[in-house]
Amino acid sequence: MFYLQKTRKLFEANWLLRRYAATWKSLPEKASFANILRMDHKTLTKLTFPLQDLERYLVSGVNTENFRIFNPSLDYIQWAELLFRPSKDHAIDYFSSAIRMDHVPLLSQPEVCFMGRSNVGKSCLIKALFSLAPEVEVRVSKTPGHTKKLNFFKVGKCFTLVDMPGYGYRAPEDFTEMVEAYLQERKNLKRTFLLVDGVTGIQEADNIAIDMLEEFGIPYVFVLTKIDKASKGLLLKNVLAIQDFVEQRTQGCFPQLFPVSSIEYFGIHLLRCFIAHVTGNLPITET
Ligand SMILES: Nc1nc2c(ncn2[C@@H]2O[C@H](COP(=O)(O)OP(=O)(O)O)[C@@H](O)[C@H]2O)c(=O)[nH]1
Ligand SMILES: [Mg+2]
Repeated sequence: MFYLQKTRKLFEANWLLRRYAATWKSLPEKASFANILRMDHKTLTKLTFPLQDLERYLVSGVNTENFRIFNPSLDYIQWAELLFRPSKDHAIDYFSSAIRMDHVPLLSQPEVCFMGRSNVGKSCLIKALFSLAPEVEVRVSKTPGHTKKLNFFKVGKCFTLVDMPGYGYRAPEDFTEMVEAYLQERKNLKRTFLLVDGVTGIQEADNIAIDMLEEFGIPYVFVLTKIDKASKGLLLKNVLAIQDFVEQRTQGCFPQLFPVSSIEYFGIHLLRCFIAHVTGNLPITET
């Protein structure tokens, strides 16, 4: 009996070890900032500060002040990553979903939410942000407009991240009804990340979200997705157009854009650091 128990324990320990090693091994290289810090300076800048990297392609005289309002040191970026690393005392996990406001979980920790057209790359971005916790299940819907729920992810006791239903194709009613209620009533919502496709820029359907955020006075910030797909010229054109839009037509929008690629990991580490900052988890003084 004793030997049986011992063998079982050994077997379990071995299984756990192998599972841990497999998870560790399968992490994408660029998911961890330590690996990026080992890259050459040019690659490091391109991956970490994609907006600043674009400055090289600008003619002189263009105002780039808004390119580095949030400009943390590499140390801060590395420090912020700890929030996105699960541990025994810091679980990162899917928490619950809500299809109506009365299903929304009562949570007091700071919250951030991700909004955007269906197919803009929301789920992939959340996956990239959580890539150091690959066991977190972020559902990637195959059907555009299919995610009609608010999905809540808990990052330890530090903050909650919310994946909002996509709008645009076939979803405007569901979207406005539930999202309006959430935005108006959620007291602990610290920032809304509005995702716009880096290849197409702001589209007609995005105005639904922009109008709503402006009307309710919700602090938000533009994230430009899939920048690996856009040429430098197109990306610059879209960045400058959105910057102008933010300056002239918005009140509650943060003037710096966050270009990202969930495949190439451009901007992911800076975005993690910004999330840490807006949720009050980074004692940053140098922005
Ligand atoms: N090239 C590229 N494709 C992406 C990126 N992010 C998402 N996609 C693709 O865009 C499609 C929609 O992404 P998804 O995250 O499901 O969008 P959602 O509907 O907003 O959640 C999928 O086919 C993804 O593979 C990215 O950063 N780069
Ligand atoms: Mg999705």
